[in-house]
Amino acid sequence: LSSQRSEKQDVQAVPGKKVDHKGLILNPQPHQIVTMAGKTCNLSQGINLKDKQDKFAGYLDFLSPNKKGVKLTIDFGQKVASKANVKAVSGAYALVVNEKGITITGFDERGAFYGIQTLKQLVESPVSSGSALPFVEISDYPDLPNRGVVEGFYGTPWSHEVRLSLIDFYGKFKMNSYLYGPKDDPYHSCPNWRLPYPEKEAQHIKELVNACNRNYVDFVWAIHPGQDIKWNEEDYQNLINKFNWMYDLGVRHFAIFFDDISGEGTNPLKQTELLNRLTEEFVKVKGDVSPLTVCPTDYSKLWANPTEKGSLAIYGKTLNPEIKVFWTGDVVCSDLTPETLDFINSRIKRPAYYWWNYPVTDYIRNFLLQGPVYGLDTSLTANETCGIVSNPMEHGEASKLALYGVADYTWNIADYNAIDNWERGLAELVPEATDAYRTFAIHSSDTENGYRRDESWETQTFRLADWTDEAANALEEEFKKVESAPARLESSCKNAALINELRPWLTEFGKLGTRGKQAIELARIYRSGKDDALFWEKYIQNIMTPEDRRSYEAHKSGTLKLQPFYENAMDDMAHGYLKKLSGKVPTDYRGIGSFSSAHTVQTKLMFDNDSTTFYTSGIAQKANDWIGVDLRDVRDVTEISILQGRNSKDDVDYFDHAIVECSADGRTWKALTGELDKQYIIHWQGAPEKARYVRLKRLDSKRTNYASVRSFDVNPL
Ligand code: 14T
Repeated sequence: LSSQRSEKQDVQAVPGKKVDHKGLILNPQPHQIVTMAGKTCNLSQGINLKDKQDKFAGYLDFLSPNKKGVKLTIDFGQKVASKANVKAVSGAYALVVNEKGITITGFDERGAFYGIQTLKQLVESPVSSGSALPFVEISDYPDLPNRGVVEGFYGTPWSHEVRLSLIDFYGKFKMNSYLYGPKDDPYHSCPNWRLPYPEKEAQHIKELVNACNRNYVDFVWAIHPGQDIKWNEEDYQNLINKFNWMYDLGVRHFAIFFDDISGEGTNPLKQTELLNRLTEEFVKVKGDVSPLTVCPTDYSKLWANPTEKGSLAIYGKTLNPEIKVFWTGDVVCSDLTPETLDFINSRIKRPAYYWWNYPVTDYIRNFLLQGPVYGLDTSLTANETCGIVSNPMEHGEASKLALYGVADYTWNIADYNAIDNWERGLAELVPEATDAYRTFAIHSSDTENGYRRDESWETQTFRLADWTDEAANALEEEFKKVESAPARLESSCKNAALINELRPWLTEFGKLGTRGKQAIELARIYRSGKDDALFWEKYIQNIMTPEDRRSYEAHKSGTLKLQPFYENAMDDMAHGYLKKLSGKVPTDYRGIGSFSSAHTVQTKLMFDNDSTTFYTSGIAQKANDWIGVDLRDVRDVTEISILQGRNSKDDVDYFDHAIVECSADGRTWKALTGELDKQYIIHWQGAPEKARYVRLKRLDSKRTNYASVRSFDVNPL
């Protein structure tokens, strides 16, 4: 599954760099800000509100009212907007601070609300030091009409409290769409999509609708009926009934998700027929319901039939053009590129609605994704995509960091700067302990074998053979920061709900810091070669017990650089020490290969005597890729057993055309077998070959799956 979810690419560097905002920190970044140096507007006497349409008194609790204070005029509508040069799109606004006071002009009511959000951020920005607002002219508008979140993951749906907190967050950062579709809500999906919500849940939905309305967010209620829907009149009525019940709870925006289903429900003609009929008989009849949104069964290029006969072309030809259609990209979790939008848009005949499967972790529940938001092309416009929603983690508070980025990108695409956004997001979310949160986040970004994300990009690790005091000292400092980050966060961070979500990971993170730091202290003793007894005593203390490994596995971080450093350092020291004691090269085998993942600790899974665990390339295989073993010394090789694939004999992740080779020097290779055709299990036995390296190399094949090896035995006992 993870090969379906991830891009066929390796980890790429995060784009962008930190910017000095001179105390003026706004998110999303406005399209145009003109500041007038030196001049400020003094708010200490409060504000005199001229709320022309009497809508916003309840939104100004960050200011104190006073008839003698600075005049704050708020108005909206096409007429005033065009006078103030406000762009004619929903959400656009102008905010002017000058000698006459403060003026907010929205293109629409939502635009005026956004102007207030910007004003609030301006007041709270360090540059205003509480009451001295700088004179500014801000002219701003969203690049994409739909910006937000789809609660669309598998796993525990968000709690009511977390949802309410997130809805305020969407409003604050100018996101306008919240699609409600948690896979494990039985009334959204099977088996209960036909039934009304019980009283308590119905009450909660009402409250969510109200919270969304307050924040100018469209609450889009989604139904996921595809797994058992019958294309008959009875189920059509069931759907209409459910929509009516939801309408009565206040819902005015609806979506239908046909993802991850099989059987009769997948029929694209029936799907579009249903949506078109609902548009005529429900949406138009109600009059105040907005056009529908749909997630087709073929939501990624991976399994979509690209031809004229395929489901997407059927959507393009038959689906009402007002209906928005989701797309996740080339695979399930993928980057947003102009190419993937070309592919989908030319088929569905409209700009796709991009469903970004980040920072969702339902396929890697032992990870928490705290890295920068990147992989979204910064040249896109509303002509190519009508909007983007992020599918987050079941940890709602911990997802805010990523959503802070999605809000910024979707509002102002060309100016989006991934690193800078992430730095601002860290400070926004944990102002009391930003540095500790940053340390945790920078080392908690990658997925190890899902949608790969850069991690630990400021940290240089090394193999002990390449030791320098400078590199070791720097890394030791970083491990100390890792070790102390949990306590710093626990004692300072005021967001208890966030800390509760992070806690299991923080605990493991702290332990990783300790063992990494100790590995460096140990390496100093080891390198001095002076006190073997002390070295070995400390070495034993720093080995992870099976229990340590189990708990780390359950809540991982530092998988790209920190943990691999620890593993390699410990292995290298054990190897060197045993060699010193015995005078021989110990038979601890090490995985090698052409994939970058072969340089991590993942290869150990080939030698752990456990054929249910496996090494996997993490990227697509191609000709001449290879996976092998370093025997650490030239030895007599007489027998080789390789077990490919992830779990079953029908697994797709293996080299279906391959050859076994060996080498004494790692440069010239000798073939031990002929071409092996579709062999999961490979066994070679022969006269002793003098070799240090043994490998399985891929030959010509059409296969682009990951390559996985469960065990790789050389000279088994
Ligand atoms: F609707 C879709 F766009 C979508 O992404 N559907 C699901 C989504 O609910 C889930 O959170 C996401 C990430 O795991 O992936 C989709 O679910 C999958 C994806 C697969 F590749 C379920 C099974 C798969 F094999």
